[in-house]
Amino acid sequence: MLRFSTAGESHGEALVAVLSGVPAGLRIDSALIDRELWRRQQGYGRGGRMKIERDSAHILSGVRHGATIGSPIALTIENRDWKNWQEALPVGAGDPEKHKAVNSPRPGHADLAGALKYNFHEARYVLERASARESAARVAAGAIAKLLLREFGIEVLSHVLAVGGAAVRDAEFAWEKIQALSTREEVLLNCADPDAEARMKAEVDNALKSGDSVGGVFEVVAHGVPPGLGTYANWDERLDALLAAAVMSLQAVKAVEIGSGIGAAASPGSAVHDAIGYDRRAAGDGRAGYTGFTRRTNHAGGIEGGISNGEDILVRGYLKPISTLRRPLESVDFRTHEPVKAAYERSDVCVVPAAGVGGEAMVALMLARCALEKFGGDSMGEILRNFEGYKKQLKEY
Ligand code: EPS
Repeated sequence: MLRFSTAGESHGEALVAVLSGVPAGLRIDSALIDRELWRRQQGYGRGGRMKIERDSAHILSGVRHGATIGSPIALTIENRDWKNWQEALPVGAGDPEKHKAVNSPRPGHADLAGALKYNFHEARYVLERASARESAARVAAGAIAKLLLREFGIEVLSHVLAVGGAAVRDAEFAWEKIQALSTREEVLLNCADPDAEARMKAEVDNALKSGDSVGGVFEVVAHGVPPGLGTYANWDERLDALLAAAVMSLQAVKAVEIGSGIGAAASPGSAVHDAIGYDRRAAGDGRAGYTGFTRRTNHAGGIEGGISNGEDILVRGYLKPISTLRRPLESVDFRTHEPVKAAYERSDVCVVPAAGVGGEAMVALMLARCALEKFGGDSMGEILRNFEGYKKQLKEY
């Protein structure tokens, strides 16, 4: 099974990711991994930290001579900011005078719940691990999942649908537009609609001016997914459930939507379900598409009954506004329990485009897990043979 975990604190020495279950013989393109890490660092409204970091994955194991060897892949991402924190956050006992305590919890952050849970009387250790810095490690692991998915012709990208009160007017974009966004060398808000992107920028500017923060909505699109990933057979194998949990686990995500799931609840069935057609020319003759079945709409977001149906998979993540506010909310001092303002530390004001890249990683990791379950094998050659057999079965259906 494809599994991964991460370790590392926001201002510690490095982030770590360990990814196991990747078959042997997958070519690893380090430049692609670093490009994904760069994409996650971008976006209008990020704070001073991103001027310090230059995220790059250093692979320690599981890859030799440019390809995977079937053993766990371990990698690290350096925290360049560590040089400013070595005395404040040493692994050894260090000097307690140098410790940078966070004395009042920020509403919305993990500070209070985490401090209560782990019995800390300030929040430094809580925020160090709860921080979205951790998502860089997921993006590095997700980039390897993306390389695997490419072998099946699957690509995973994201774009931004809303920042604060500014949203795209029409949420449907051609795949080519989303692809074009991912090749930009300057990322503003990663929105495919320039007019909406300008309105989104104004939302961030307002938040910057007023010492506030903004959330928003990103959409992850998985293109080229064959029908048949995931299953209704067991609740915890449903693809929509796996994707929802994976995206919900990203820092600041408070809701996940598959396709137009939220609007669907208030619409009649006739307006929600995607009528089925059949294109005889597309079936059986090797032309594009896995089968001859067609849909004119994709409200289901590419998943029916917990199984991919061959349409693009659409997963939306709804982000709460960043909980660190320059004009802080009311809070309480951890030790005295007296009312004080919540703590403020250097922070971002908007992270919606970056969270979208994190969402891509999580979706790619889950799709790669399901693809490996379906086409299982220990080497890429074995897996791709199985995949070709399945494609033939679909074409002949
Ligand atoms: C974060 C606070 C900021 C963000 C950080 C998440 O870091 P710092 O406290 O060092 O300024 O920049 O995100 C990242 C470092 C990152 O790579 O995304 C927080 O408290 O969650």
